[in-house]
Amino acid sequence: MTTLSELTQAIKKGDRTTAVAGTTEQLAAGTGAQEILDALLAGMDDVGQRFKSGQAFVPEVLIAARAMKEAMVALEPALVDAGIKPKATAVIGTVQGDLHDIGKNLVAMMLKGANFAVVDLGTNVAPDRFVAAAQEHQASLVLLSALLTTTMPAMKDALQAVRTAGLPAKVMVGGAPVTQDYADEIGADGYSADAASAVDKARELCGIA
Ligand code: B1M
Repeated sequence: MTTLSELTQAIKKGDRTTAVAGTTEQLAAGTGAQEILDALLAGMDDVGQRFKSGQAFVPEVLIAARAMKEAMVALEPALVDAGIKPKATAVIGTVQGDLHDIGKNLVAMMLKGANFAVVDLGTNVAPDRFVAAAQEHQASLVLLSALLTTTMPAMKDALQAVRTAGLPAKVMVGGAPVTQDYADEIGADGYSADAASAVDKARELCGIA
């Protein structure tokens, strides 16, 4: 039988066959959903740390996230039975006028891997759609991605729409042309330069250890 530590290794390696089979075996053996989830999360955490330090690259993160996603499908009924819920809900999208989504998708996957519920609005998202989704899903976090210098002002518009609507959600910004200075200038609650740091910042903003 696949052990919990082999389950962690499977996520690290992006081995989705072992990740899914191991999750199923552990469930059948009576291991608690939380214990299995912790083993899977440990794998994603490791990938995130290696990505941040330049020891892992985008394709490795993508295949690890895919393995995590498939294992989570197997684990989900047990999580529901055990009353284990995602830590927080995050709404994410690429801002209006911008069609780039590879980095945004990576951030969304890493957040899912860290047990956030993620509502992905896609690309070219108008400010009112961020507001409506954050309201509907009672999001703790709204994440705005932009890859073009010309669409950075749309971040400010979306951020202001969230504030004007009086939502309690924290707003995070990121994307290649975005900087901490820009985040400060527009009054965002958080900024991160890459997908792994985005998870750290999201946890910090939501008060999750
Ligand atoms: Co476009 N494009 N593109 N493009 N494109 C860039 C961004 C560009 C730098 C290329 C260049 O000129 N050297 C340039 C922008 C220049 C600028 O504004 N400074 C550019 C341009 C000009 C354009 C068009 C205007 C070209 C044209 O039509 N004349 C056009 C715009 C279309 C539009 O959006 N309206 C356009 C179109 C496209 C494609 C559709 C062809 C395609 C996008 C496909 C897709 O995303 N589905 C595309 C691509 C692929 C790129 C490049 C080559 C790669 C971007 C990418 O995916 N990187 C890019 C040049 C480059 O970067 N080398 C370029 C990989 C990805 C993993 O990184 O997105 O940075 P990134 O995400 C990182 C971090 O930024 C961060 O985490 C991620 C992972 O670590 N991050 C966040 C991202 N979002 C975050 C949110 C967070 C936190 C972190 O919290 C909220």
